[in-house]
Amino acid sequence: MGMFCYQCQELARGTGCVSKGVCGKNEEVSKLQDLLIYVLKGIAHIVVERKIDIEEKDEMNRQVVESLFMTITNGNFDDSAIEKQIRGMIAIRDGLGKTEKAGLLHDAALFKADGREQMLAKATSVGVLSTKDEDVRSLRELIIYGLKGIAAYVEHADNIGKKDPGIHAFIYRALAATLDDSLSIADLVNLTMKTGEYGVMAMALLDEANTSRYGNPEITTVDIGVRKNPAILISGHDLTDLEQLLDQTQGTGVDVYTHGEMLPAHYYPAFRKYDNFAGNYGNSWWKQTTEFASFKGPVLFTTNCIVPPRSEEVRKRIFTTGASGYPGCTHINPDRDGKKDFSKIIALAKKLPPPVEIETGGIIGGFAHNQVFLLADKIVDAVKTGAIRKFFVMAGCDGRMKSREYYTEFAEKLPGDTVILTAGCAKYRYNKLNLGNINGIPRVLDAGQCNDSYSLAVIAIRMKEIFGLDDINKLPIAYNIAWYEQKAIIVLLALLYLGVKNIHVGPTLPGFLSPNTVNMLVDRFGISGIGSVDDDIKLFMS
Ligand code: SF4
Ligand code: SF3
Repeated sequence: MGMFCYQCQELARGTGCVSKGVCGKNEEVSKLQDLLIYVLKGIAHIVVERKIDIEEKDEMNRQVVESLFMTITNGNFDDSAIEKQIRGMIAIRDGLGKTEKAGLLHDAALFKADGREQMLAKATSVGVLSTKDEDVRSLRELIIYGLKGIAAYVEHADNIGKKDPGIHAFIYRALAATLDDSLSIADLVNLTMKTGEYGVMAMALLDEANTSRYGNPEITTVDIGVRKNPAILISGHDLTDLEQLLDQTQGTGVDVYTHGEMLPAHYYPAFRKYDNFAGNYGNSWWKQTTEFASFKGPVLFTTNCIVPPRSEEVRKRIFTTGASGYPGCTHINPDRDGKKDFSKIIALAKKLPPPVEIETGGIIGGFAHNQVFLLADKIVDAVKTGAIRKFFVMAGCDGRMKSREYYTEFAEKLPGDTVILTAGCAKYRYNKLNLGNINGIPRVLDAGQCNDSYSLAVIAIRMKEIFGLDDINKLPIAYNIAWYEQKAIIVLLALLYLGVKNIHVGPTLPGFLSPNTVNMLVDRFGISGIGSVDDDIKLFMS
């Protein structure tokens, strides 16, 4: 059996990638990722069965989270790094002791695969398709993709020193459950909802970590032009990597620009003190193939989304760190204290020309929950007077598909008395359209990265209180979410857990949802796909 992966929105033919990923993931990497997940299930089984005290297992918890994160779409394409991680996780597993239970869980907890060939052979029988029933498979994978999203956010929080053992305990319980044949569909549906609940906790943990370390995001205009100095471009989602890079580039004559999901870093007060933090260069992740060419300087990936570089010249300028990786690119590891040495990147930047300007002007953002609450009177007044008729949550991901032009057109055609609440790289479809403002409130309010979708939920819950409503769905808020990878899945599950109904998901519904799982989501939550822009706006505004 070749590879099979259907975890993201760009899956081949809408059914799954079988010989090479649309993302560029090859068969070997795909299979190694499958095996890595399988080892995690074995570890989880032992932890649950032997009631291991995970509070005593900080390094194991970290590595389980790192392993999940390594399998996220566009995160790590480095077969050697994934093989090394598998070996490390097998060693951790074998240090936990034996299990009693027979069957699949037993196998995941015991199998041996020392060399690459053995690993690939084993992976062939333990991937996604090893679950034969399509509804069970669909729910198991929905849970696993939600866990990948949770892992991403937990790792960022952990890097700032914020931990929640309860979330780790849930990750083990849920991983073990995805190999437990005794669970019914109803059990798996319940576990899916639980995953959403822990997704809310993970995002709250990260929000607390980020704001306690870097302050509350504030309204900020971010420069999108360039200066004349050599520079480093930083992408991904990890703010601790950015902080270390800014510390190390101070006084070197090298500027730092953000790309993609790192843009919201500019909204945090703590980063204002760095005079070389120059602005944001370019757009969302999939534009990197052209934007990295014109940037000229080194690029540091802190997490996803990496697009395989088209030229050797660009590849040599790409560095990775954390869970990200790409073959042939230099990976920067932390020392024992979590410190990373970026001197190689800085030295390379000094030898390279400054970025070529591709845009000028600025974009406004920083509308996370605290900032929005400071504007609450103004917003409530605008709603009461009818100046704002409806809010549209359009958080999520961006992607390459032409069908995503829908979101630009949708934003353009929305009536002038509506406001878009956004987070994640989905914003790049409309954040430079100059959609104006309503009584001084911009019509596009950017809360931050995908994980900052949490802010949008907090804002909705607060608005429900302010307006004295008994149901979050009675607010004048519509949800039109764009998804691409697994962090958007946990955002979606988190919204469902919070009771949000009638969410529209696009540009296509997840291919890993079986028809019965889709029906369940439609019946219980009113989930739907997208249609034409005009029809959808009419429907939303009615
Ligand atoms: Fe295909 Fe997406 Fe999986 Fe990549 S992550 S192999 S594009 S389904
Ligand atoms: Fe974007 Fe990858 Fe999902 Fe963080 S950078 S939202 S796609």
